[in-house]
Amino acid sequence: MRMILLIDMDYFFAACEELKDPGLKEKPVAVTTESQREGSRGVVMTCNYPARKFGIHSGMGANQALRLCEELVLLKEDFKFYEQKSAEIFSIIKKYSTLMEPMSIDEVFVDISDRVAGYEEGLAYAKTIKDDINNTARLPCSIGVGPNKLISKMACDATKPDGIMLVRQENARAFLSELPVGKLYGIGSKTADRLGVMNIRTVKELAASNKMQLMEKFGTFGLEMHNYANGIDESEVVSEYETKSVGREKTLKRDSSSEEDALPVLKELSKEVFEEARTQGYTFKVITLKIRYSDFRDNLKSRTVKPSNSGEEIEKTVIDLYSKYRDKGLKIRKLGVRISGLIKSKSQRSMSEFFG
Ligand code: TTP
Ligand code: MG
Ligand code: MG
Repeated sequence: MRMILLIDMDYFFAACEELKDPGLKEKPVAVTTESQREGSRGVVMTCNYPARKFGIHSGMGANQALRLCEELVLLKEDFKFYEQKSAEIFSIIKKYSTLMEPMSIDEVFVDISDRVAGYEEGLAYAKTIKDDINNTARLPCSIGVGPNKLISKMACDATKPDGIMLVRQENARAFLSELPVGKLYGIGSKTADRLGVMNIRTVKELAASNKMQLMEKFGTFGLEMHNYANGIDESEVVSEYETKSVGREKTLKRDSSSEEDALPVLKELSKEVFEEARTQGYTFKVITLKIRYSDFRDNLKSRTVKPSNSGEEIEKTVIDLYSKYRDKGLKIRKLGVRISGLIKSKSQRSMSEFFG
């Protein structure tokens, strides 16, 4: 049977700040885009749990946050440190399973199916990982354990902060049923509003709703929602860390939603990856594009191609994936290109000279 974990760090940026300055722990702290002096112009990226008690949350203007809590400590972001801690955490997790799919800077799905037999072992395995992260990276996290991605994600949300929670397949429907639809994985506020018009407000109501009607209104996404509401999710954990892969990442000069900023970076990364593959004499079968948005969410899209060693193929594929799947409403912070499914090719001469 499948066993999936969703590991998400607790109040991640603010927890990193507490690590640098433990004196902050008892105080309400928010991490913002601006320093304290310019605080009023900043936006809250996240805050610790003492600050959350005042109703402060991600996306709120710093001004408003200060109105809710006068003694709030505002700290300017330190992305370099957070990305360093993120890499450290992911490399700890990687020891336990390389089949992991990052969802954001602080969040990752991990497939541990071939490491454990049964739910209890899954829970114990998760506990070991949690302790390792706590002891080694010195940061708190929460872990959801379940038979699929949807359930582990929902379990993690429910147990935050500093929690660990197992939800078995047979309990999934009951576990989800009382939640408002907007809390279900993949359902945003707009979809929740549209469902509300159809008198579907709780996950239980969604689970019992008419599939055909959902399909008419939402297409295949309607079917997916219906499955989710019933605790069903067949989607696989798509690994970023194939044992053999070649990848490069680059942070854009500034966060941007413009193609003009992204395309040159995609071309540059494709070229670098191609050159590395050529040096190593690799043919590849899978090309992956990674997009990190300015809110630190990640999106991975892969495409399997005929075994290839062409640089043109890499570039063409990542640009196509970018055009098809990027969220145009969001700014992009970082792009990554990776090839996997590698085979050592005998003839180096067969390598395309596309990039000269
Ligand atoms: P989250 O995991 O969504 O939030 P969190 O870790 O701060 O808190 P929680 O305990 O509820 O998991 O996001 C991870 C980091 O991404 C967060 O610390 C800051 C950053 N972020 C933004 O910059 N903007 C945003 O709108 C959100 C939601 C997060
Ligand atoms: Mg988090
Ligand atoms: Mg997260």
